[in-house]
Amino acid sequence: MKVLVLGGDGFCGWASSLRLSAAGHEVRIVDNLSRRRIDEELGCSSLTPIASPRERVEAWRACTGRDLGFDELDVARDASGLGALLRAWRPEAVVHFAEQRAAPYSMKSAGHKRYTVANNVEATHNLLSALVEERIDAHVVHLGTMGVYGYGTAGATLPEGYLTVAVRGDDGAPIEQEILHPTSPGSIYHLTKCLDQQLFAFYARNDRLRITDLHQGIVWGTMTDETALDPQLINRFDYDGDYGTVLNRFLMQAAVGHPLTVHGSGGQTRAFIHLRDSVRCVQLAVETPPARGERVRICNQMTETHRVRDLAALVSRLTGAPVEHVPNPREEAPENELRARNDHLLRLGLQPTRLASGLLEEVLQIAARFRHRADLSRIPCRSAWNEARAAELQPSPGTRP
Ligand code: NAD
Ligand code: USQ
Repeated sequence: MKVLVLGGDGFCGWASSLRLSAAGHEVRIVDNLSRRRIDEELGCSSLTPIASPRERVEAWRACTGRDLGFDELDVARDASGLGALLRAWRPEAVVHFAEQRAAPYSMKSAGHKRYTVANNVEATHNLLSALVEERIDAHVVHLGTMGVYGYGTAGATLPEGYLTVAVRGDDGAPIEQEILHPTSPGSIYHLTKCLDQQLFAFYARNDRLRITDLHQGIVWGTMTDETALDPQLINRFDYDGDYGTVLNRFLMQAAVGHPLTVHGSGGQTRAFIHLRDSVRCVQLAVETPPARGERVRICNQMTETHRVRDLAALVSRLTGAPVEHVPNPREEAPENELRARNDHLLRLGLQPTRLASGLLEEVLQIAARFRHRADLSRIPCRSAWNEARAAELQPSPGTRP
């Protein structure tokens, strides 16, 4: 199948592109390299040394004999360039990773909020409108987030995208309906994924586009079978306070001798998936497109849920690293329960890799190997959600900074 991967230079996109190529698909990557530029803006870089796109593509060819296309293009700002590419190449599937994905980055300032909304919503809308304009019947596979639901389950397991509700008709009789699950985003970044959902629902209904929205949990790990083939194929490993995600951060912190930074009580429960399962899910979704005219297929792409303080305790037991409870820069519930269904992907053949599968050590080893590249001053999360949270981050008079 011809698969266009938007955002294929990033953490999930690179590993997924290699998986799809290894599975025999013809893969072409589109990326504007904004993530590499944001590294420069933040004065930080991936813990692992990542090769340039050209070196990556050449290394993949040398290892496997397979070609990967690469186009530097801004999907949000160059709608005509995207249209021309779609017209010329006519993909059968488009996997869409090309968004600004860090919640803390999206909350840093008004400018970061505007950039995240404009980039993410425009990227998604440019893709959908171009497919219609160019009359291309490609299956769109989008990487969304579990965060669209918010993290409170009100005692019920989260369904996959749709909720059955009963309303009273004018005659008082109950009427059952399936609606998109209400959204409750916890950051401007998460909000853009809620807006994406509305765009998908409209284009699936109005233009019969075939769309799968993968509501993904927090991805942990850094390697897949394909990225491990050659040092030039190594994947990025974010550990800084904006882009690093919680479990990879704890493992990296343990490897460099930094206390594990639990926000507040650590009672926040979140959904997780290992990168190896993430790329497998993307492949499963690409290879089983929905029919034209079907509503958006929504899959919860996660394999387990964990409380942040339990993860810290687990990493601490494994490594001896101390746990530090730091003020929470985010406006979020200090404690929540979270249970979610993931039947779609299990039915398609996903075999979940769990925390217990021994892969925590693999991440620890990678972090230890590259710890000389870490800038410890970049570890604290300094992006506060509002003024009250910012005030809590200030050291009280007389304490050491
Ligand atoms: P990433 O930042 O590493 O990768 C995103 C890639 O998209 C980058 O290479 C960036 O340069 C590119 N990009 C951004 N805007 C673009 C634009 N306008 N035009 C072209 N390219 C653009 O992020 P990631 O961790 O790989 O996440 C990929 C997707 O998966 C995101 O949409 C994210 O919301 C979703 N997701 C990620 C996680 C996670 O834990 N990493 C969890 C759930 C969902
Ligand atoms: N947290 C800590 N200590 C840290 C870092 C984070 O306690 O050092 C806490 C946060 O306060 C939060 C939780 O851990 O309660 C998760 O934070 P995170 O940064 O790991 O994840 P999040 O901001 O939710 O975003 C990540 C990805 C995003 C994706 C989302 C999936 O960056 O792209 O959409 O996970 S989900 O969480 O299911 O919404």
